[in-house]
Amino acid sequence: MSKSALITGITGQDGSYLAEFLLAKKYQVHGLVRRSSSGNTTRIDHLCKDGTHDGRLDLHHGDVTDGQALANLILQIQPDEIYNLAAQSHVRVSFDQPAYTLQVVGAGALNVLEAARQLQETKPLRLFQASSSEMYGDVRETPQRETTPFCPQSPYACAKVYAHHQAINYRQSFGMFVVNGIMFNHESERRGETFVTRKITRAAGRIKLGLQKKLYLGNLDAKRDWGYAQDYVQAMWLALQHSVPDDYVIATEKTHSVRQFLAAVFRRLDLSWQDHVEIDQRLFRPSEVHHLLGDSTKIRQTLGWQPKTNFENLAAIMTDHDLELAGREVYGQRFDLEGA
Ligand code: NAP
Ligand code: G4F
Repeated sequence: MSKSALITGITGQDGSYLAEFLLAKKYQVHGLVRRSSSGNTTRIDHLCKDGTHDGRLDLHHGDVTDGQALANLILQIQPDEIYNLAAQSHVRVSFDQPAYTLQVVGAGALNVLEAARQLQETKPLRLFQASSSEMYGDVRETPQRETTPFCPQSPYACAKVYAHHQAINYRQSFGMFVVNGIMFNHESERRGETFVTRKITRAAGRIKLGLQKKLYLGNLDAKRDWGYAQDYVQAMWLALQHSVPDDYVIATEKTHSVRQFLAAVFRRLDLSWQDHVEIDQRLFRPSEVHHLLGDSTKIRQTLGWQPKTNFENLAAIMTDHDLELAGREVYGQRFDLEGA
């Protein structure tokens, strides 16, 4: 019989790719969707069309901060696997909304764990918790691995540390199959437009076509270990298929600065970024994470995972996608790089 999975955060970047991945593996996929007065399902609308996937995608209204309703849902659908991807995932925003971020990222994760614990009394299940490289913060060693101490530098990172430790606590206390995937930054053409990579590729495409002149950015010196989101959802799934639950760093093992990403994108469009980028002090953070670089030896050796998309290809995929998007603004139709 085919497996079933619940994805919280299915409308987000990772949730949408994970839904596609699991549907292709013939899972019954359930997704938790927040009620919105305007559309928040654009990343998964293509999966919801009549006749696609033999009715194997079910969406349920809900919110990870509503623990009782979440427990009711989980007891009702009895998933074999849960992927907790729901989050207020923007680090800068977490400084403006620290309590809200804690509710969603910290208490929300606890609600998922607690609901899973109740289901486990009658049925075994496996749970993936989306942990973050932001937890390393003011890094204590480089590269960062599973044993590197955490030193969070934002309300978001503090909340993720809480969720991470609760996941381990539930694994140890109740014998649950809970995995923390400590994911380093991963991006795609579905990345939210206020994260730096997508902000750059969206602006570069529009600048190329004369729709925009300037791009305002903050700290260009920050370095991130940037991968491609599709590679990371495969890692999430692999981590739940192993015989024992564990924690894994998921990373490319290469680091680049924001400036290098900027240069790669503008170079691809035959533009000079220096002509268009201005530094806006308001985009600097109260506390910055300067340098992230992951050591993913454990997941590579234990689960055989490895990323397929490198930094240059990632920048190219996102740039080409967003040039086409800008082209639609101008021409209302497809627009190819060759035509630019
Ligand atoms: P994302 O695009 O921001 O998606 C977040 C998802 O969570 C969206 O579906 C959002 O719904 C949903 N959500 C927010 N608050 C919720 C709530 N209270 N109840 C239910 N759902 C809620 O994030 P992502 O990049 O896909 O990341 C997925 C997960 O991995 C997150 O937990 C993130 O913190 C973590 N992570 C991401 C990265 C990365 O580089 N992408 C790295 C490390 C860890 P709406 O669509 O309605 O807003
Ligand atoms: O793209 P960012 O906003 O991502 P950040 O803060 O690294 O967080 C992302 O990755 C984490 C994993 O490490 C996730 F847990 C988290 O949920 C999220 O997905 O910023 C990257 C860097 C920062 O150093 C920031 O200061 O880019 C710098 N930056 C410079 N100018 C900017 C900007 N970031 C944003 N968002 N906007 C700017 O204008």
